[in-house]
Amino acid sequence: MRLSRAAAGVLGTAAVALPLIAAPAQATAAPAVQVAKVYYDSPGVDRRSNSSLNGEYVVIKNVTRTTRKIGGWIVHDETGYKYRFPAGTVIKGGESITIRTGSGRSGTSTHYWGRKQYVWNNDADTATLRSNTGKLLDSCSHDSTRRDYVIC
Ligand SMILES: [Ca+2]
Ligand SMILES: [Ca+2]
Repeated sequence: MRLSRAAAGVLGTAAVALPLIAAPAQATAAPAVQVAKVYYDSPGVDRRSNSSLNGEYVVIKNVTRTTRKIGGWIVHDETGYKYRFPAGTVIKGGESITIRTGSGRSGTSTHYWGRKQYVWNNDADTATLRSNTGKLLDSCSHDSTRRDYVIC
């Protein structure tokens, strides 16, 4: 009788201790707007023609179901070359904007950086997305010449 009481006491202590176990760390929410793809090695020989420059691009995707305002947001490479989304730019839920490196007429789903040089290094680079206040939202790196693009 005395032994079983002692055992019950031990079990009771253990039972009380259980809720004190730390809860698992909260999972970090996926960014609402993400770097979805970087096509860093444009098709064919890189001759720096405008069509070749435009064969190089980065895709920014809104993975939520609601429209996001991204005016003033920035995409940049490791060197620090920046593309800034014009004021008033929005991405509807589930949709994306492709930013092509060369020149062209920007529309709802395609923007043009307007560069005369490539921006995404073929060997290794990182595409980083920041808000209009400079807050880091997402990034995507590649370090291989075995493929021409990376799906983030
Ligand atoms: Ca490139
Ligand atoms: Ca190429």
